[in-house]
Amino acid sequence: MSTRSASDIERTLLAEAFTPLGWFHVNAGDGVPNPADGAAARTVVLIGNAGPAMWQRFSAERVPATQTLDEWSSAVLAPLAAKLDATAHFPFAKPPLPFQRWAARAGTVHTSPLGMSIHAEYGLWHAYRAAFAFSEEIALPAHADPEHPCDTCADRPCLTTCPVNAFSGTAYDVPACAAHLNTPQGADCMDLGCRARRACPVGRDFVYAPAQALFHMSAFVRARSQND
Ligand code: B12
Ligand code: SF4
Ligand code: SF4
Repeated sequence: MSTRSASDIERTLLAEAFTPLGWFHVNAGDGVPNPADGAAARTVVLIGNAGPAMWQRFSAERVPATQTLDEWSSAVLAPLAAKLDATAHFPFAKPPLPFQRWAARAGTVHTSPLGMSIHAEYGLWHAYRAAFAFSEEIALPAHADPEHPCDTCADRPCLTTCPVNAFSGTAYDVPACAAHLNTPQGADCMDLGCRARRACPVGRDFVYAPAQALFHMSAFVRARSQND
């Protein structure tokens, strides 16, 4: 049984270069998997990256150089969860686990017109690497319940900067985006990250550095070409 406190969990995650991105007590409809053995999940903490720490650790530790971020995340985060007496669930599980719904449940983010979650501090520049499920109801600090940043964004530049208008505000045209990325004109998005995402004024200090942006965009293009 876990005897961890919320601050203990937060300290451990930060020391390992991960960012706690939200937490909630589990309700029946949350779709948090029950462990094969042991008690059902009662507390979930969302683990991710925001800022350069995780990328720097991944770049230094990645062995061999072909190890994917998902493979490295499993290798690092499954034992870390066990150390905290939790079970790790991953965003790349198939079929997908509802990470964005969990993020909304946690009350730390809102859904942007791009479909990605937007955080008041990190903007669109954060992603989930795992959800740690605890069988105990851990006393968690309340969230600040931030206002939706998009509500006061009059110009909505994220919806007008994509060269192929892939974002309508309610849908994302994945084939149009992927086709553009495979052309010479797509180099800007490939090298620096999605132009629509970069147009957002929120969380500017957390924009991925070019090496990380290229890594994620290349992974996206590779995944698409395997599905076509
Ligand atoms: C499938 C998938 C994709 C697919 C298809 C996406 C699509 N058709 O929209 C592809 C491969 C194209 C993709 C691409 C990317 N993805 Co993706 N993807 C996923 C994945 C694995 C499942 C999403 C899903 O099917 N959810 C449906 C159910 C299971 O989730 P749900 O929480 O119940 O439902 C939520 C969504 O429907 C969402 N939603 C609500 N309104 C809207 C509106 C729109 C327009 C969209 C698209 C979604 C959306 O909110 C719901 C909850 O409130 C998630 C990880 C995960 N497990 O959630 C990442 C995830 C959504 N992706 C993510 C990211 C970052 C990207 C990329 C930006 C990666 C990159 N290149 O850096 C790209 C976007 C391309 C670009 N232009 O840069 C992040 C988003 C982080 C965030 N801040 O929210 C996630 C959460 C993964 C992670 N590790 O954090 N992705
Ligand atoms: S550009 Fe404006 S509307 Fe678009 S995600 Fe950023 S804050 Fe929201
Ligand atoms: S990566 Fe480029 S082409 Fe794809 S959605 Fe973003 S801005 Fe549009």
